[in-house]
Amino acid sequence: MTMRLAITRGVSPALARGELTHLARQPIDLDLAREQHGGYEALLASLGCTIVRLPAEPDLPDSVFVEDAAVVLDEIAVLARPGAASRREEVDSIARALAPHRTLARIEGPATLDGGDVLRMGRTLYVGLSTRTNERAAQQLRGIVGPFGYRVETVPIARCLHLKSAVSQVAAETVLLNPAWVDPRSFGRAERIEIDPSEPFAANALRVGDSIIFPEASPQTRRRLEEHALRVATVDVTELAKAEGGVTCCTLLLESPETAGNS
Ligand code: CIR
Repeated sequence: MTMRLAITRGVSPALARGELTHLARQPIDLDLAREQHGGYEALLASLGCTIVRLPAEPDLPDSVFVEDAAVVLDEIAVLARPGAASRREEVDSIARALAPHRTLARIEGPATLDGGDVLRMGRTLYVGLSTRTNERAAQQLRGIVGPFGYRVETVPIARCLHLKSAVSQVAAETVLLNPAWVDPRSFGRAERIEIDPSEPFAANALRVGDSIIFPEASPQTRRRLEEHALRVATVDVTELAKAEGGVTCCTLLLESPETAGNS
């Protein structure tokens, strides 16, 4: 059985002042954002994750989006250097949370990388070249993870924030993607499910074991996933979506096989 740890962080009271790239700023109901984030954590817990919740950071608006601060593999965790300068201070506390569980490496400046731009499929890391993540970071990542048997492939994206806004993994060999934001042929032999075109933000799904955490706001795409016999659990995350966050962004998942005698 797999042990799963989910690192999360409380919603910052400054969330409404966070970075925005593709969305217009609109009011965020902070209480509702906290309630929705709590619902998301409860769903993770119901799927077998042990939650490690870091305290909210009053001065770091986007810090609830912990995914961007690191790339966690079974063998190592790579601390990111977020493309937005306002987000770089988020990394140190994530490093402290990861240190008991993984050896740490770090992307060094001037390279920049957001964890939301890294999609792992087996032993391949796809790295989105975005406004946040550059080629130098992909090269550094290749040097760090290559010795563990991972390949790094860069993928250009357009009109969205992160690679995982455009594509995410929904089964071992299946991706869910928005073909308007990423070239569907970029992911080897993986089976492809396309989002419903009326739901452009629906490609961001979080796979936890055999289940997929998915936003309630994308029912048409949910139907497509279910038609592929995938098990979908929905969550309402409208307030986090106003800050350009999705379901993958709010956790760093650490998986490890349960040790014998510990089951
Ligand atoms: C940002 O622009 O950095 C935040 N407002 C949203 C980050 C969302 N993170 C993610 O998709 N991995």
